[in-house]
Amino acid sequence: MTRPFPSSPEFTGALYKPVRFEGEVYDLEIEGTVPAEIDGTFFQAAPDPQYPPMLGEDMFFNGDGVISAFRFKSGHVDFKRRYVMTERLKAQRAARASLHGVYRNQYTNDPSVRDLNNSTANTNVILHAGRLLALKEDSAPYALDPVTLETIGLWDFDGQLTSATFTAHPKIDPASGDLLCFGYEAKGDATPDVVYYEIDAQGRKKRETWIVAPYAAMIHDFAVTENYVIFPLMPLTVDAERLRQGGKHFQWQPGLDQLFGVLRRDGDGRDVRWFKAPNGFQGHTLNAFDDGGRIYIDMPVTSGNIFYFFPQSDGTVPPPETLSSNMMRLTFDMNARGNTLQMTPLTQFPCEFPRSDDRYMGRPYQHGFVIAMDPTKPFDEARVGRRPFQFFNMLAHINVATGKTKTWFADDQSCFQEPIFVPRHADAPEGDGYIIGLVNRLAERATDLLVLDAQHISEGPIATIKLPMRLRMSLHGNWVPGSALHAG
Ligand code: V55
Ligand code: FE
Repeated sequence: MTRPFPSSPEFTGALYKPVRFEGEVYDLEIEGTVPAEIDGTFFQAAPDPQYPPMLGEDMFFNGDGVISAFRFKSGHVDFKRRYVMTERLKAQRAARASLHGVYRNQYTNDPSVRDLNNSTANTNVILHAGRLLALKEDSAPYALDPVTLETIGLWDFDGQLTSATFTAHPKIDPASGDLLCFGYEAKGDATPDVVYYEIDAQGRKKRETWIVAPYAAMIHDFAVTENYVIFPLMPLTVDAERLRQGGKHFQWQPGLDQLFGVLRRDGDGRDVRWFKAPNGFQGHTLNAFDDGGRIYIDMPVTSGNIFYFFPQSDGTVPPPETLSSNMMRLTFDMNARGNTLQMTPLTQFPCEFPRSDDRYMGRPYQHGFVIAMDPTKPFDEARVGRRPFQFFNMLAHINVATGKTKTWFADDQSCFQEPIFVPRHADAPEGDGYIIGLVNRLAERATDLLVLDAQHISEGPIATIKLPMRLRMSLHGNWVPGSALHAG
């Protein structure tokens, strides 16, 4: 590589400087004790750009996807990390240069890659029907071998995928094992079409429902309950003409409401109702459930645009200190007429990357886990420099039934990445188990994997698993029990 990465915040510092490492470390160094009952693999996805951006600058979301696997067995942890060999990464490696322009704008790509799939496969990774799926919401998934992490290729579910896109936030129905998933811009860039699928644990499509949203806009995460599917349509719109002119894929619209498309899972989509709330930024789903007549969704909501890289039409974004953000409970009364919903704060601090006990996905539940930023806690600016974008110095356990919250602050240099919840064993009570997540030590430029007792996070980690290198800030991942893996 004969050109350095840019010196902008997106490519520098202990969270964002690209690492580009692939390889394996057998039997990582552990401080404390990893309980022997933890048996399975934590798979995790991150953007980590292979080459400096063709246009000189780029956003975090456009980096090439790399998958980490942390295999827990008998109190030991083995580590493996491999890039997803996407069409775009293969082309870059052949050219030894980035060939891709603006995020999700094919018109700005080098002509040599314009007909290739544009996915970076960098957002999430999930096991389904024996395949590890590396996900980016602008494309079909890439299938990987779950043991070797070798890329098999683009996966259209054996021809069953009828949409151009597939979400990075599918869910698994805890009762059936079905994959509950969707695509937006599902007929191609800037189309308002949305499709919902249910694909069974063996890989057979059982349900396919198409709806048309009021306009084309981002639907990043969604919610599924026993009876309903809910699509949060964010005020981040897409415009075909702007794409043709080389512009950004998304533009924030301060004049638009938050919309929520609600449809029955067993309907044909014609019953979709669009509920609305005042302009704001819908974050990731913690969990959701219904009691027949009412739907409850818990998610962080922010009062304005937090994606500084997708400004409004005048090029501006609100100063972050003017925004307020909370974990909210959204209530939709399906027996009432009208299209409004209730939004009530569950906590009084901003948080993101929410996770729950996946065995209760779509069902009444209590335990939520998030990472958060507490500005009153010390920060070692002398050693670290300024706080980077998406800095999370706190882990929190929210009981959504009681409102009680437990927290753990690591120290004045540490930034959490999204953790996962791992049950103590298959039939442990809800929330009884472990929180496992990466933490970046910004001053030391190191990364550790932490294990905490989920019911006692305030006591800090029971095990700190030391990586011999720093990892870049990541996005989402999932736990796969050892019994669900073919080998190893
Ligand atoms: C998000 C992340 C993405 C993306 C679109 O967090 C939305 C939201 C990592 O890529 O492409
Ligand atoms: Fe996400």
